[in-house]
Amino acid sequence: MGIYLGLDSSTQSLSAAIIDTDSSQLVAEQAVNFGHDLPHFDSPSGVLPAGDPALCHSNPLMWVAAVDLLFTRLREQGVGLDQIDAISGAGQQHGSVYLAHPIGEVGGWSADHPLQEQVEPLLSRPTAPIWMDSSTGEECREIAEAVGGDERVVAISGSRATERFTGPQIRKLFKQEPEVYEKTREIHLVSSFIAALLTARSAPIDLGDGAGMNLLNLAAADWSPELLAATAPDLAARLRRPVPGSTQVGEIADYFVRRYGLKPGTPVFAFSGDNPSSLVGMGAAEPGTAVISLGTSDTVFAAMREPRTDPRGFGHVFGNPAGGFMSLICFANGSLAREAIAKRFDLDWNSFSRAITDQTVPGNRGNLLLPFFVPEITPKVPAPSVQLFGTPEFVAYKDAPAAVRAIVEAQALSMRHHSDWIGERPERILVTGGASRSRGILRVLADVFQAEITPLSISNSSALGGALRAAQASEGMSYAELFSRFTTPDRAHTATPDPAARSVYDDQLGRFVEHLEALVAAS
Ligand code: XUL
Repeated sequence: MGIYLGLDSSTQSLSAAIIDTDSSQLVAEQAVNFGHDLPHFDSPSGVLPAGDPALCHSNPLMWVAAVDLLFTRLREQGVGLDQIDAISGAGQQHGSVYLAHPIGEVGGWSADHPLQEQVEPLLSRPTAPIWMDSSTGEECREIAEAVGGDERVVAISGSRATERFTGPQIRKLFKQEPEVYEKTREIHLVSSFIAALLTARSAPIDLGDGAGMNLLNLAAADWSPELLAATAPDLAARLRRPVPGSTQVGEIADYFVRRYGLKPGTPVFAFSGDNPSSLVGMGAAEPGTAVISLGTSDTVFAAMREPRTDPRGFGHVFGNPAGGFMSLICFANGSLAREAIAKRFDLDWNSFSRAITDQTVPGNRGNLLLPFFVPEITPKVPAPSVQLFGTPEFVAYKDAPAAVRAIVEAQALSMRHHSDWIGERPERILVTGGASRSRGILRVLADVFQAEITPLSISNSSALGGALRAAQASEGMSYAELFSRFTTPDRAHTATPDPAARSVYDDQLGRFVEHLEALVAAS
């Protein structure tokens, strides 16, 4: 029995969840918001400003500074950091960090200087492309062509060559800045980078997150020589062999022992992608339950009985940290799109929710919008495009409650449409992420999916997933046991579907898809 820390380095924040397997309690939570708490990195939503909406990079030093600030806050909060028995965690998927000097060769961090100062000279590239970047269309085509077509990339890696995935991003660097690629000796995902900071070692990438790179052979659980060669020369030398998620990748670095009082020797287990980690944190690592995660990106995912691929080419197969595989579909217009509507009408989240529950009806009296405030991944919409259809007042953007319902209905309809390839329509859907606290959003999801929508009592399932994975790897306690103790569904807030809404949304889905296909055809 013990105390376990899970971290999640996501697009907009770094958060922590600490669990105690003795008392079966979540004992502490903490977070650092990049925009709010580290404003000098000039990234209000965690992303560096760029003139081109297809270019999305972050400053990796912001993630490093957040690690120091998070531990400082945990200590100030009175958390007994010396009680922690093991650590694991997660990072936003696909983002990559480029180092001229492998962390493992540095010989540890000095406790006298902040981590940021020590990491800065190691970087070969000052910025990290992240999952919102959609600038690698050409590289995706080249990779697919080199291995014999998209079907081949899907057969090996579980996904088509995908713009935000790490392989195409590495290829772009190799082509556009060959001298930077040349001096890069170690490439990390955000997940392995955070684990490397914690251990002062070159922590390897885990198979769950590694599957989001277009470089992994899923069946062989190793890098694919074919995809590596199609991406950039000598790439294998810049990546460590991928490892299963339960692998111990090191012990906590002396830096954290001295500065924050962690126990010497605390094991650190492989970090994974935020979505694979969330699958565990939701208690959904067995097939049968789907998860909707409402974050900067909205994602729909589920553990898979057998790997199955999306005929439309948008879905992915990643590794399930509890073993086997998971499906995932990602929508870039998640919370940023909801925030854009809330901001436009100056609504707080309570009024946003009430606009749905009290002021509008399912189907929104025919008012409908296409919600692409940023370039979309699913389906591919390369430039922002927000289109409104319906009453003159709605189309003139003057009907606030209808605009709120329209954004949430559009997101839910798109999720339903683009997740149909996964097969069985789930009867139970769990929901996580900040917006899973909104009654209005849960209501729309329940009616559109005609399924029970249940939030968990913790909204950061990805950090919780990290803590559970650390507990499972150290104690050997079964996931079933851990799920029954820590992933408690918040039944009081379950939204049950209104059967009368079924036909409304069956019709509206048809109209939504027609508008969507017209936009995609014109893009
Ligand atoms: C998944 C994806 C996003 C990121 C950010 O493929 O791109 O969900 O993991 O959270």
